[in-house]
Amino acid sequence: MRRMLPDRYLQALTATLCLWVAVVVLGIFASGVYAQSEPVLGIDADASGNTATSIGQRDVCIEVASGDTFVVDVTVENVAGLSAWEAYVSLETAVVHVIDRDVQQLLASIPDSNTFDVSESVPEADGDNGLYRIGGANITDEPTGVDGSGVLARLTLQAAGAGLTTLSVRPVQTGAGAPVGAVLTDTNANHIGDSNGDSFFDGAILDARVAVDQSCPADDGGPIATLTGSDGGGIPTWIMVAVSVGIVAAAGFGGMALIRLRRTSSRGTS
Ligand SMILES: [Ca+2]
Ligand SMILES: [Ca+2]
Repeated sequence: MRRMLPDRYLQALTATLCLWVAVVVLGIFASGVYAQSEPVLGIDADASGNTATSIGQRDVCIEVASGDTFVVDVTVENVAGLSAWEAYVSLETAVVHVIDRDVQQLLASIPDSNTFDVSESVPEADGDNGLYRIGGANITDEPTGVDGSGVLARLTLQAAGAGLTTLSVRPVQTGAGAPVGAVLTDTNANHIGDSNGDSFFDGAILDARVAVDQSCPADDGGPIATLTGSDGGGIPTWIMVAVSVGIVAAAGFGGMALIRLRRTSSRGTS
């Protein structure tokens, strides 16, 4: 009988330790998810519902008719201290032309900002190489930047002829030799999302497509827009996973993990 009591204590102690280990492991995982809110660059084929500092539903394709003018956004998510950027939007000029651009968006949301437009001239049209350089820099005396997500630039496109073209800011090897690609720079002159030191953004890049006088391909796995508009936003899957992990981890951390994850969620969807 005297041996029973210590065994029960031992079992209780083991169970408690296992619970703590589980809580700590989940907490580390939750922190990892928090840290993994990496920057993302993309094109939203329908700018409706986006503002300078918020991204609505990302449309992967838009259907338009020859001659239509419409707006698409170059978007960025999860940046910290962004103060300058440039990107090269590739497109087929036989299908769409770039006829205007506006970089007074996310950078212009910085208090007292002075956003300098470093884009090339418009239009990008027949006879051009289908690689449109666009960018902006906040040139205030004291370096200031912006955190979060939003619209880097709004492009006005005109449908030039029937066809399907991809809009992308992925790095491109030019005929001249040197590759070009997106560069995001923070207030400390570091390149955001550049993991190999060549200055180009190496994070996730999301393309979009424009279908002129035809339907978007059935294999476009996401919302497809027409010229008339789009619906509300969605919550990325990883945030749902993070929140469910956070609920478990919060039991051990007095809610700290959940609070952090809620911040992540609001940042991710704002
Ligand atoms: Ca959209
Ligand atoms: Ca790089």
